Amino acid sequence: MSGRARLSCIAIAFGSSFIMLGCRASMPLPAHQNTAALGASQARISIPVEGYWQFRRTPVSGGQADARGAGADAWMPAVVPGCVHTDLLANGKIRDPFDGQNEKDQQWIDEQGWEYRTSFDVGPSALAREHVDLVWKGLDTYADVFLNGTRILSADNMFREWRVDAKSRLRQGENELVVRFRSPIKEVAAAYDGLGYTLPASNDQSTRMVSMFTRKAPYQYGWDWGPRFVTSGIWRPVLLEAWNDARIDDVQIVQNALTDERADLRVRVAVVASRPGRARVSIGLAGGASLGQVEAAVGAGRNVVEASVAIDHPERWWPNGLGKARLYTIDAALAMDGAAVDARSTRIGLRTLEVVHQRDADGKSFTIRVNGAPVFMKGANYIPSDSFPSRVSTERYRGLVQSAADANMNMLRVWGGGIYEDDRFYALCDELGILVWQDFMFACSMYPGDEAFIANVKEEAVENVRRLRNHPSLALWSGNNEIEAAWKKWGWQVKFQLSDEAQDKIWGAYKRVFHELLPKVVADEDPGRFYTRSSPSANDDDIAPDTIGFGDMHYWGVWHAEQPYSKYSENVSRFMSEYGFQSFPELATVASYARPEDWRIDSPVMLAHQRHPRGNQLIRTYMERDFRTPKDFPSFLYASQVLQATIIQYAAEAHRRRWPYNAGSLYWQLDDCWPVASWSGIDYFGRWKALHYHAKRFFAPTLVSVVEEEGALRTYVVSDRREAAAGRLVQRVVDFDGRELWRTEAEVRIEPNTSKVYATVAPGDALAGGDLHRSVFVAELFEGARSVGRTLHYFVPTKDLDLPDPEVSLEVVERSAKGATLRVASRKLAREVRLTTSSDGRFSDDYFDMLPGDVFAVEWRGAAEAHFEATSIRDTY
Ligand code: BMA
Repeated sequence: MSGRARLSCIAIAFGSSFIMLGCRASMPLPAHQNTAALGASQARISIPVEGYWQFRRTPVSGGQADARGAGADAWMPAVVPGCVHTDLLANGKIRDPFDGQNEKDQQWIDEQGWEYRTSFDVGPSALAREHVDLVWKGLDTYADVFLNGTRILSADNMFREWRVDAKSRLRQGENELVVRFRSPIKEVAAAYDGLGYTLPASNDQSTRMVSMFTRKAPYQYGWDWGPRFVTSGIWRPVLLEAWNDARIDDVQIVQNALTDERADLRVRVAVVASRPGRARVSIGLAGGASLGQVEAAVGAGRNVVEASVAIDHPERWWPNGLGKARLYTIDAALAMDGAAVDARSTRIGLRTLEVVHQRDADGKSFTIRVNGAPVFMKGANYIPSDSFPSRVSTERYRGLVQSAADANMNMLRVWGGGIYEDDRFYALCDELGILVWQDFMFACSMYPGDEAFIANVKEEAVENVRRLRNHPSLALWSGNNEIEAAWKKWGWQVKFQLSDEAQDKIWGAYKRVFHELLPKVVADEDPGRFYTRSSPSANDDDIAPDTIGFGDMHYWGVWHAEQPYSKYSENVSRFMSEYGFQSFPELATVASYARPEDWRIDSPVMLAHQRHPRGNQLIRTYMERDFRTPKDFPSFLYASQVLQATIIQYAAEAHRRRWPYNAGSLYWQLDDCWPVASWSGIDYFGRWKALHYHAKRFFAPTLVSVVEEEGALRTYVVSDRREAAAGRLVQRVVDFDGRELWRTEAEVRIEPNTSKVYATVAPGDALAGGDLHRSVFVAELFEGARSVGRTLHYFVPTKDLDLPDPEVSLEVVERSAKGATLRVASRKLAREVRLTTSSDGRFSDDYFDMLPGDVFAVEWRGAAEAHFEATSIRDTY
């Protein structure tokens, strides 16, 4: 290899000391993994191959690249794990893909071939091991891997892992590793051209829709909230693993029985052995007692060694809001013929979970029971939080999952158009009590059904099910996003002029994957975990998806069909797995991609960051129904967020009121993969929009919800709590200057885990002759002196309210290293008070209404010296 800037080096840990294996340049040691605790010379060694990579564009993009690289570009430094786009950006070869309209100029990248290389030194003691494997946690996507000039791997699926025994190709001293990526677009051109019919893909933003031919994150081909960056790269870690005799390939922990006295677990350890021998597997609780040991004769190859163990007086894992998400770490250590060779730690949670999906008087239920009790699922749909998933840091994962927990969510749906998420994501969900609805990665497209494709999908499914099945957060598997609905209801057969024969083939391929292959993989690899064919689906050939009463539902009549948002209360099924409404991000986020001269929602730059063809028009249409036209661009951004929050709050409350008939409410969508106008409640930079602050309130354990039904104002209290509570329900009508026009109080007993009407009044009676435009109905529940829920109900849309100047005052009571405590007071009624600051951070509450005389204490977490301001809807006039 010529022109190499630096060498990488490898160090191997033996016990507590590192032994350098022929490292030729002075550079920091790579971190060692997993092995230090073993302290034995037979132990498996695992080292990331991360430093000192280079990359370049190759002259041949489809088929085999020229091995000598004739005509290729110069080598440039690269980051692994990473991808071509972020490497080109870091080398100054492209401008920020997310800025302005840069995306348009970067579409050439997906038609190229790309080559990555590194070199590393291997010393004699590593080579003395029986096996030296190269393990690829993720290659995106069509990649040939060459070690010292010989091809050792051809990869064709972004979602799979690859392990190659490289020992016979490794040499003492310097070794060269080259990975050649072929264009994911050109690679499948022949398959596309040769198929004879078009496979639909509703979000692929190319005129030639080829995304479905490749097992690669669908959203990278463009979506109605996402740009098109069909990247390539070594997107997950690469490891060199040296081992003798045997290694642990996998640990599966099956919970056979769980009572308050005992958890009975079956620990299934997959042992890959070089040759027949005696394996001893020791199981223990991390930092605690040994749980048992088992010995077994193993043959060469993959074996499963099983041990039954028990944990006495187990503490349960509970979803967020119901208790602690207690985790246990189970250590498994493997010895072969007396020598310790490998060990693995697995974190689990002890809980039962069933999805009750059964025929009943209303249709077919979709209720999740945790630890024996039905639990209402509150949450959102999760999309990859970056167009380039390799650059999502642990901190960003933490920020998002913590935000979900902070907003009282207990479930996220990992949506099928993205990626099987990173291990760190699920670990955070385990820790924070967030259940995961896990789609397999298929969305809004029909897929080929040839043998090679099916075999590839099978491997992908087995690997990902094995990778994720021990997570207590994992609630269920779902075959895909909306494909059943699309095929049955979206008119694709006509739109794509599909012959009967083509339709038979397409639907045949669908059934093979989603009705046969995937449920079988789940049954074999993760028995007991629920599988649904699609989201939405009734899992019944005779009942169309989204039929009210039958299973889960994606309700998009509000937004796509422009229905009034009051329709949310009519369109409630057994689990609302999607519904949504767009908004714009805040000005600081817009400013990251648009200069002030572009600050009009229909400027070309703003339109490049609005991917729904009718998005702006729909936002305007709904805004006109409820709000006055905002006076300027920043006011419009803010009003769009208030509009979104109002609409989604209305929906979520409608869903919660229908508990237990309806058992879940997951709005579309939690987050963004770039800065954009979208359905998200948290923007690309992690900034909470109005929606996320509202979600914290509308998903609170106790919800007071007022709705006009059959001519009456009904006050519901929805309680997710496990205990009954005694409270006082206070209902009032006050005018915008603070005069009380009407009031009732009642002692109430709030039943646990229920939704119930606790009071009813005719609106005219409550208004008591007051002015509709200057009065508000307030329902508030107190436990003792503490307010546990308050809701405001207006008699007319916001645009018709006669809003006074609210005279909101804001005072910093205290500043500390963590942030500040604010005192916010309002003399008159204020709609959607928004606190803003000069720096990034988070408020304990924001975007709230204030009654005349309200005084709120708000915590600010962020820069202590921040400067604060408060505005409200009236400031947009
Ligand atoms: C749902 C999702 C996505 C899409 C969203 C908004 O159908 O599954 O495909 O982004 O609607 O249109």
